[in-house]
Amino acid sequence: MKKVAVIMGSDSDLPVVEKAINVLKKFEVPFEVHVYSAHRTPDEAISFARNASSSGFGVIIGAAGKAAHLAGVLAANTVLPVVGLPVKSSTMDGLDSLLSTVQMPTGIPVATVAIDGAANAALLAIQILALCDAELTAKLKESRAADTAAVIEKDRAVAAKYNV
Ligand code: RP5
Repeated sequence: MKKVAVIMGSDSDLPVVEKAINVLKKFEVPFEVHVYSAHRTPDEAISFARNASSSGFGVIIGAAGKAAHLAGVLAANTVLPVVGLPVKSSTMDGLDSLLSTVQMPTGIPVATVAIDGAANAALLAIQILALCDAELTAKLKESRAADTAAVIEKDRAVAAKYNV
């Protein structure tokens, strides 16, 4: 199976990014985690993206906050799908990160999830890998069914408490 690359702009993004790592672990998808900054270590970020396909990666998650150009820089240097994860920053509630990640010019797409939407970033990456992996597709369906059952159970609990 191809690997997922989880790239973040700073180790200060880890509390958010760990939620993506946990999902990848749950689905037993191989992954690597790195800190490469579009601004502080641009050479490393670009080199990683250029070599990602030949290094066995199938999808890249790019997580960053503030002027969050990381996912876009990664996407500019590979034709692998890049999932953008805008990380909530301290001053603008993550709107800065969201717009910096999502507003890509035509030709260089970044599939951007919600602000701090780390679990969805991992799930989207897994769904991309699952296109060529029936076992992974089955795991995704099982997970969806479990999530559905959990919400139905919550409905029962709330209804039992408030409905006479
Ligand atoms: C971004 O700047 C990083 O992705 C992080 O979200 C933000 C702040 O980085 P630190 O100053 O905490 O290293 O590049």
